Amino acid sequence: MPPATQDQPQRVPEAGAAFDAIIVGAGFAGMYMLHRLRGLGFAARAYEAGGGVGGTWYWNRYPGARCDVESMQYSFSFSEELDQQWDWSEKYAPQSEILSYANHVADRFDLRRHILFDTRVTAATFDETAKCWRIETDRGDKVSAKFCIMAVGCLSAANHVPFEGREDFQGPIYHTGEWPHEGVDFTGLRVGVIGTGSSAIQSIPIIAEQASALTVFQRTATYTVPAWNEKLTPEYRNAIKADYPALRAKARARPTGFYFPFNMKPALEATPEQRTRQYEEAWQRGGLPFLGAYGDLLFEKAANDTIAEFARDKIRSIVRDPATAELLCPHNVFGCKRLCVDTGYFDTYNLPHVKLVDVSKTPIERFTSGGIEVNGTEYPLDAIVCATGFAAMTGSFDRIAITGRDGRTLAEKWRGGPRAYLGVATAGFPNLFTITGPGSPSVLASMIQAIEQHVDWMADCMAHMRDIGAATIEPVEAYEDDWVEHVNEVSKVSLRSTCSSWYVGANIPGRPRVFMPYIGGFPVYVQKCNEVMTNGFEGFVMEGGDIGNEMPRVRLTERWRVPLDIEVISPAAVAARRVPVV
Ligand code: N01
Repeated sequence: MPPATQDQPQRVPEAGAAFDAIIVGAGFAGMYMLHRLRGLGFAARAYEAGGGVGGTWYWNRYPGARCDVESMQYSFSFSEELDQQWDWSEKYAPQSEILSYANHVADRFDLRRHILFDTRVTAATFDETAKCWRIETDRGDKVSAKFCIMAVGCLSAANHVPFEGREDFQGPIYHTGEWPHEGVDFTGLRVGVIGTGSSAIQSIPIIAEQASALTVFQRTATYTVPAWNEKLTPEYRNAIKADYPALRAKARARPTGFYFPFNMKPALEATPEQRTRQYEEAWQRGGLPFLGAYGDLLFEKAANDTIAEFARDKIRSIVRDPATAELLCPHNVFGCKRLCVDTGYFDTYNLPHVKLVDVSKTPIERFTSGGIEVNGTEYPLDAIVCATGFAAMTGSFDRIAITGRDGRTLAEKWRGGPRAYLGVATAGFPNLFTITGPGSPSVLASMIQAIEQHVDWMADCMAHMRDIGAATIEPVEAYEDDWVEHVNEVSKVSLRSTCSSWYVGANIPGRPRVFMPYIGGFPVYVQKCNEVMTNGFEGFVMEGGDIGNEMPRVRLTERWRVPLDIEVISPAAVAARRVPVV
């Protein structure tokens, strides 16, 4: 019998129940999928490992966690009423508010009764005879469904680095992505933070306010832009709400799936003085839109050098100790690793009790009973925070034994890197859908928009299959191969493919180096998905039923038909001149 937890009492394992669809995960992706499928009259069930909805925002409760896409855009767009009803309090919402929003959505759309919490899906096996998925959970459930939808998140499998001596350390060790729900009080403690990615950059200034001493172990210096976060006034919110659909439409036409002012002019055509002025203005606006200061920053190394030098000068002007400032200066391509957005990050290093330790050339040797040892020096610590990130894009799939046709596992198929057609499905695994899967814009677009577009497309696909009585759908391998190659080719156009980031799996030793998200731009991708559907699911094979030439009925996908904003450079448009257009 599965153990009782705080949120979910002991329950008898479920055996034999059959559903139209099983959804794995109840973050924003799983919730919206559930809502759509129920609306279409499908019997759907979601399993969620956590004790509540929210996914990323359920687990990542570290101090300072907040979104770095503006709140008014980081939300569902499918319900105008929801948009009108919800009030975001800050420009960048904190984790607690985003989690409240997720809970509000779950209540408003009555989702909880079809979600089983505290239940992790452990195995999904395709039964070729019955043409259904057999699903098993860690609570002993054994159920089946025609469709299995992976809503497992792109950044959900925490990267627990196997540091030597980990078990010797006498104090607590935390991972930012699995933060204790009751919070952590660091008051008066000597704290070590490993890592300087987004999670570290958000948490370090807050931990420094509490800790008696803070030591940051940095392997790679990171570019970060000030958030200039602020309270939202009713006037500001109302101005957006007066025509929310217009903002949503503008957002969908952008390569990132969210809207911000973008200057298309090339940096290299401006004078140094003009560039400095432009960068300064963009810095004062802050956040991820800083990268929109010029159109060629992620395509031309010489252009990128100019913004990188501007950012380094900012660091030198903020951090008073020149040696620390130099250590904090990144020397890789600006925006190559995911750009960070901070509040007071560099200022934190001016505090007398904050120390930066460079572990780029001499890595962390071991944890000891009382701290961390680097290059023969022991740094005494009472608590350690691992802000070491995630096994991105595919890590959550690795945690489930997924078996397709002929007993082939997904782990085997993806050993050399993930392969999926449009990032939504993978050959050999019929009726398995992957929301924001590898090969789709996913993490390079505003996640909730990327999720909604995938869910609408998948829901339309499943409804079409029901319309024609089709039993299975899966990609044709040749189309999948072409798509994977296109994803790879387009990535080479962008400077983003050049550094060792989690985008290419390089943060975890032994992972194949593959640029996993689709960098061709959200609208270009959406157009491709729409074409595939209206061409009768081109590149997919459907079996069973009346699979004649009936045009699919486009129910939900229609709202993603937006004109391409040709004023904004899309890597796919750039790539189109160099590689075959897909
Ligand atoms: O993880 P990361 P994250 N020894 O992988 C270091 C999203 N997010 O959790 O760069 C020493 O970026 C590693 O060093 P290096 C966002 O998309 C969004 O911060 O590999 N150091 C790096 O500094 C983000 O990009 C928000 O050399 C080690 C750090 O750990 C993504 O999640 C907030 C090490 C990991 O940084 C991941 O961010 C937070 C080792 N052995 C996150 N191993 C928003 O604001 C790893 N590191 C929306």
